[in-house]
Amino acid sequence: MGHSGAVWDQRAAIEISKDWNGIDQILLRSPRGGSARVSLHGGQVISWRNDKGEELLFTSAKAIFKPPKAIRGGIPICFPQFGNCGSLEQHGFARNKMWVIEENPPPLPPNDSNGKAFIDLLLKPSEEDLKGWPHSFEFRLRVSLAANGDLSMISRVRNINGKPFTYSFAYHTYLSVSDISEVRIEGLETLDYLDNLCQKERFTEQGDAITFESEVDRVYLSTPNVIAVLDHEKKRTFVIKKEGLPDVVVWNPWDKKSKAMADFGDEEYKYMLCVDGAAIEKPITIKPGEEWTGRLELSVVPSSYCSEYFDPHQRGF
Ligand code: TA6
Repeated sequence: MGHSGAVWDQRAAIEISKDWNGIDQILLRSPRGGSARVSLHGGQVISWRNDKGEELLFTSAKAIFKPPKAIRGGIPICFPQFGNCGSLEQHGFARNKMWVIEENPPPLPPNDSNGKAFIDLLLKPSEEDLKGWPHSFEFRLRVSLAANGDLSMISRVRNINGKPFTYSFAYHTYLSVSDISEVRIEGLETLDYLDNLCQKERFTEQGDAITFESEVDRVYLSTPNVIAVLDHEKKRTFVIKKEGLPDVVVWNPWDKKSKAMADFGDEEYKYMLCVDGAAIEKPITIKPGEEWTGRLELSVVPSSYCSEYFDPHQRGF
C-alpha cells in the first residue's frame, strides 16, 4: 500500500479500486482536493486533477481501455525504447504490461515521501518478455502527489546481474490544453532537435518560444531541466521539471494524423500537446547491479501568456 508522509490521514490519501476491466487503479488525493489516478496497466498515470477537480492531462474520448493496448492519454511509460522500429512495439512494452504494487521498495530520499501521497509500482520481465528483450531488469516507479497538487514520477531501472543493456525512455505526457493555437513552450529556444517528420534530420530551433500551426513531432536535445508550457486561454502554465532526462519530445498530430488514429478524435489535436521528458538521442546503458533514475515533476501555476519570470536554466529539483 502507498503511504502518505503528510499529516493528513493516509486512508484518505490513497484508495485502490478496480476499473471496468477489473484492473486495479490507485487514487492519490491531496488535502486541498487535487488527485492523481494510476493504473496497474502500464503503470500509467491516467488522471491528474487540480484542487478544483479540473483534469490537467488529456485522454482521448476514443481511447481504447482494453489491455494490452495503452490508453491514449495520461502519461504512458515508454521503455525500453521510444520511437524505434524493430522487434519491440514502437514505444516499448512497459506501458502494455501489468505492474504490481510494491510494499517496501528500496528506499528513496526522504524528500520523495515527506508531505506526499505516493504509490510504488514494480515491473519485472516474465519468461516470455525475456524472449523478446533478453535483459533482466527491475523497473520501480513511484508516483506521488504533493500537498500542493504537484505530480511527481520517479523511475528507477536496475540491471539485475545480467549483462549490460541499453534502452531509451520517455514519460509520454499528454497535457490537456484549451486551444493548441494559443499554446507556447518556453525553454527549448535555440536548441537542436531531431525532426521525426523529416527522417529524424537534425535542425536548430529558432530564438523564441515554440508555437503551433501544424503537425509537430520532434525530439529536442540536451534540454534544460525546467520547461514551461503556457496555455493562454486558461491563463495557466505547466512547469515540467526533470532530472536524468536530457531530451524533450514535442508532439501534436494535427488534423491529418488525428483522422488516421482510431483511438483519437479528428478534432482532438486542438486540445492536447505531448511534452515528454525523455532519454532518446543517447540511449542509457547500465551495467549489472547498476540503477538509473529518471525524475519528472509536473506543476501548474497561474500565468500570463508571456511568462516574463520564466528562467529555463533554474535547477530542476
Ligand atoms: O514522437 C511522438 C510519437 O512517436 C509520434 O510519432 C506518435 O507516434 C506518438 O508518439 C504517439 O505514439 P503512440 O504509440 O502513443 O500512439
